[in-house]
Amino acid sequence: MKIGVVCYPTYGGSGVLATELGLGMARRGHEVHFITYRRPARLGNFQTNVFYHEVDSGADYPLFEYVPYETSLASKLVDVIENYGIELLHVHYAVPHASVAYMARKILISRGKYVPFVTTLHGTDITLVGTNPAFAPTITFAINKSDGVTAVSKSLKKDTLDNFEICRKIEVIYNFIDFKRFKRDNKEHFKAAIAPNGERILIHVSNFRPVKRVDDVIYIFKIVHDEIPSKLLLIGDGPERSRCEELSRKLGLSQDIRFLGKQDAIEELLAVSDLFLLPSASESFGLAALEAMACQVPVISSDVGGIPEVNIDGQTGYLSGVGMVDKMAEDALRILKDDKILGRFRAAALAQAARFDIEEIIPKYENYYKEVIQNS
Ligand code: GMT
Repeated sequence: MKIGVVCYPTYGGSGVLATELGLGMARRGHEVHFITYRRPARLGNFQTNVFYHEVDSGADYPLFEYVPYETSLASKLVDVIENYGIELLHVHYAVPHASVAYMARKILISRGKYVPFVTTLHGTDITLVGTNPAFAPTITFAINKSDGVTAVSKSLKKDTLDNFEICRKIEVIYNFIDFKRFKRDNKEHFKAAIAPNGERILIHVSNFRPVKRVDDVIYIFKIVHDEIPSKLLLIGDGPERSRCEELSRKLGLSQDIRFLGKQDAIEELLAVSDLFLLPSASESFGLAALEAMACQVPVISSDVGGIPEVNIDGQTGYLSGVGMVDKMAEDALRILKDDKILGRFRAAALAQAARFDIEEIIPKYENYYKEVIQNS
């Protein structure tokens, strides 16, 4: 197949997923065209059947106060589809990507060609943007007009059906993990540098948006740190970071909390970690938790959205209500205080992560693409 992929090319879960999926399809012999405003973070080096088309921002036209991203993207889609013979478009996010794909499809129909598009819902557009009523008509329309729709968890599918008038079948295809990359490699030199006295290492990875509740991560760590020697690694960057840095100073923890910013090789840091913290207020799947589990790191998380489909309470970690910092810390200590218990949780986390192996999930998308092309 010749597949076009549209996503936000950032470090966020949807961009990572879209890129890894496109690359996976290319490995299976398909021709994949990424159509994005910047080169996706995980795209990597040249490959013969992977193409990248940059969407023109239109920023240099003095009349526009706002950059007309949607119009530029629609025009680029028409151009790439026509000139490279794209057979199917996969867009990540209902707004704006599915609504733009709909426009591109309409333009192509007027030129005598029908190219179907699949929309994958990742959560933020449904659970956050989707709760702003102003977006509801566009989101509903874009989903209903898609030739295929997937959601990354059962919970997100339910939220979508509960919040919008959807007349399309939604297929659940989970986030996935590449075990060739995410595994518990021996990184003793890292461990010695981060925790020279054998302290336990807790870790959190996110884009530091308020929904991630990174301050809860710090409060949980405070309680754990008061009881056992420990270090906290905070990976990523975003709007809450400076507030969190201030909080860690205020709590007297700055010596034991390391803000490492955006990191490419997250797997190397996960490989030396003992516990992953994900206390989010909303999370459609929790790809970051899955990446941790693949590196044998148990997860202390909230019980919202799709997280319970990934993190199994009492086996791969523990679940709690949003904001239940004391309970989360208590659960963290139960795992961290005993090597045997930690070992059991590590093994269960790895076994559960195996359910989301890239090798199992990519064929599901591939079959779904074929089905969509056949039915359109
Ligand atoms: O979590 C984020 O803030 C990034 C966000 C995105 O849109 O890139 O991630 C969403 O999509 C991921 C991939 O499907 C999911 O694993 C994340 O759970 C989801 N984030 C939220 O629902 C908050």
